[in-house]
Amino acid sequence: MKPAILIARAIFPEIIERLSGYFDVESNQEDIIFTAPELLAKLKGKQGVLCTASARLNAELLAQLPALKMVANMAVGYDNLDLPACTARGVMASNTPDVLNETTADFAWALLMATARRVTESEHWLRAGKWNKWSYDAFLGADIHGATLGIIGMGRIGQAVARRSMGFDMRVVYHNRSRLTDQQESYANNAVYVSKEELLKTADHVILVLPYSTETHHTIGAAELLMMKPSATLVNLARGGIVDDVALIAALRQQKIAAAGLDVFENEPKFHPDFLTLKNVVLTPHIASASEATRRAMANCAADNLIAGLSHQRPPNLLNPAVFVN
Ligand code: 8YV
Repeated sequence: MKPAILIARAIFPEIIERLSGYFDVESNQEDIIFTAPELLAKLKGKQGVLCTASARLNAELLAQLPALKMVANMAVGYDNLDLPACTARGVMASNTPDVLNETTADFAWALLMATARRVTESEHWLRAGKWNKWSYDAFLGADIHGATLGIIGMGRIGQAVARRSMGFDMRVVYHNRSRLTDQQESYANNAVYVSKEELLKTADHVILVLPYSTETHHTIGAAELLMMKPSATLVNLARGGIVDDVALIAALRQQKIAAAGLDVFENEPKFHPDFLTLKNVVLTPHIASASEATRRAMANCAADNLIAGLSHQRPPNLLNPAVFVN
């Protein structure tokens, strides 16, 4: 008998087909967002699950799923999983690192440039039929070239963002849990390691690419926003909760910073409605990894992990190796 798995969200049909070769698959192509009791009911008796960041697999849920052996998260971030609880229950967990680095770094630049150069704000104005003459001071923004780029979270994606700054002749400063090697720093456009405070005070553009955890909750709050230059832009493509959205809304409204580009929000998709009242913010619906090729690669990566884990092989992206028994 094939092991039973749940694919918790809609996915490329070829992934369902691929996994059906190995497993008895229950899918969710209607893309219903399960409540916690619904998810529990769907997962009862399943040995594996392929899920996304919208599924919360916490200790309470895991305690009721003795058959579950493997959780394959289709995301590099895994703050939706209680990893210690997975480990305590002998449940393997995996994520999808690397396959999305370059696409996500591309998007960081799309968001930064749209924000600093007021792309969406001016487009909305044009679409509203307000463009009747050119003016010397219409939609003046901040330069990207020659500016100082501050990156908080200098993992694989942060380094890919930094590499792209070479073409804009930028100076890069970064802050991270640990300092990179000299070689990594030179490859990342000679990025200079600084404290969070120095980064916030000196950067013209700040990009957040750090993982979410209780330690990184509200890394950017009212105090940090006050440290930033009034001309600065802030880009968050990491996770909602890294920025205190209420504090950011106040800072944007009072022009304590110039603008923000946000791909992630606290309580997304129900983000704070006041963002919609602000002109100096660019809002996107958590799409940093959303290129056709990368989303397919992420789905296949999650499938690879699930297939390996439920076939007594070590999943390539196992997050809790202590659990693996051959
Ligand atoms: C995912 C992401 O698409 O990988 C991550 O951590 O934030 C995105 O690339 C999203 O989380 C869906 O799981």
